[in-house]
Amino acid sequence: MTDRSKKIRRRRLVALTAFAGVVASGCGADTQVVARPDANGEIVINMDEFSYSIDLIELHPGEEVTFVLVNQGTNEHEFMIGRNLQHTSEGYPNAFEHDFFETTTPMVDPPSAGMNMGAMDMGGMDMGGDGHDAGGDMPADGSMDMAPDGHTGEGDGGMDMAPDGHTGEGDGGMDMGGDSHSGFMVQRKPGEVARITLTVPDDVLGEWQIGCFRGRGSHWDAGMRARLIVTEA
Ligand SMILES: [Cu+2]
Repeated sequence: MTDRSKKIRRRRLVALTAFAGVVASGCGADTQVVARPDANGEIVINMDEFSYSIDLIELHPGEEVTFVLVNQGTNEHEFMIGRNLQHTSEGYPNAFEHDFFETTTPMVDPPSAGMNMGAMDMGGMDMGGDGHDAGGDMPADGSMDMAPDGHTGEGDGGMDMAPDGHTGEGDGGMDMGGDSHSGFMVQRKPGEVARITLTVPDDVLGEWQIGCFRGRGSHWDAGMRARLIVTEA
């Protein structure tokens, strides 16, 4: 390929992704910046109430990237990537049908920030619809001090379930059965930082959504979401 055609190809790609960004924003006035890994392979994503500091990320298969998540807000926030938004029976968004991390295992620093709940059958176990139980810190006897409102007891030595979980505050009727809040998620309390490092797999081409489903999906609804597009380099 000549330099000239390379240049044209690149220009076309930029135009394409910019177009995607405008569509995503739903308002054509502002131009979205396409975030790419920096010289260290890092993309810094600040989280607050209720947004991510990036709107659109572009990655290529085979490249190694580190998402540096910084919670600059006052609430606990999370980071998930997937496709096909799912809602609970109560109608609030709580998960993606397809997890971006299905075919790759990211390295998370600190490891405790990351949780991966596969599409396991929760049976009658009532996790409050978010299933943040796969972090490896569940008590050996499986006991969970679950308060009626779906919060786990703090300081019970058991799992550190996010204080608001994804359960409704006081809904009591957590319906995990058939609910599919599965997938990989990273959660950070205010002031905390986490690094997620992965090599972009070959089978994730296309568009993905990034989101936080805290507060019964209210974070998502308030705009705590972004987009990821994986294109051939
Ligand atoms: Cu959030």
